[in-house]
Amino acid sequence: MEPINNKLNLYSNNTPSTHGLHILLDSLGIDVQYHKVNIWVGEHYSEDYKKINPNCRVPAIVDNRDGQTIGVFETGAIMQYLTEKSGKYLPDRISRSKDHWETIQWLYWFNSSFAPQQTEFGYYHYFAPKDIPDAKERSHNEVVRLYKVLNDHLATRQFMAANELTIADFGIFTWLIYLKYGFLPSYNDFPNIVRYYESLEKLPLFKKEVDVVLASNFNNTKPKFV
Ligand SMILES: N[C@@H](CCC(=O)N[C@@H](CS)C(=O)NCC(=O)O)C(=O)O
Repeated sequence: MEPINNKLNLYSNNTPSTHGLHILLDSLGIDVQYHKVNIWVGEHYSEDYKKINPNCRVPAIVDNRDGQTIGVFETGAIMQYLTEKSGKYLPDRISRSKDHWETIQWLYWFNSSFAPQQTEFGYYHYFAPKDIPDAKERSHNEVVRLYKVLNDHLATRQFMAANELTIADFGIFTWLIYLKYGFLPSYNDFPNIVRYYESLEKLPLFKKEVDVVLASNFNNTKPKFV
């Protein structure tokens, strides 16, 4: 768990929020020191990990390159940090202000709505020890609402923002892997999402992470839909 000197240390796991980050790091060509945090046995609550992410969630990074230590947690903040540092996948804040803020807006939407609501959905449909129909219905409705927002947004666009591949695409794409492979029964109800997903899936680094998700057998347990 101890961060390695002169390396970008990534604390993550085989979970939806971390897959987009894996693609981004690969795309930026960053040499990563990977630390697996096993959330199934509670490693994220250890005192050692709490020093890295006081919120006790994956992912988090400790960047020990460039002669200083910078720790960042929250998927969106990590993505923003990496792209600002590299100058890729985030249009410049001054010279391309409109594109920049469009990208940031969808990155925040991903981090504060799209990902957490699907996490709630996943909990109530796959993992909750009790069957709570109201919670299942509410999370189902909210996830479908978000997919409609996304589908409408993509009606006239190839990418989420700025007419190019940006950090807003990486995290959203990885949740769509779960949509396509059975998380919700309605992938084909969202034709613009299907087109968007399939165009990104052709990119080799995106495809590589799809294979990682599929190899994890995540959909062995099918949800009980409301
Ligand atoms: N807002 C956080 C959420 C991260 C999050 O919920 N991570 C999950 C894995 S995808 C986790 O650590 N879960 C552990 C738990 O719920 O105990 C982020 O985007 O980084």
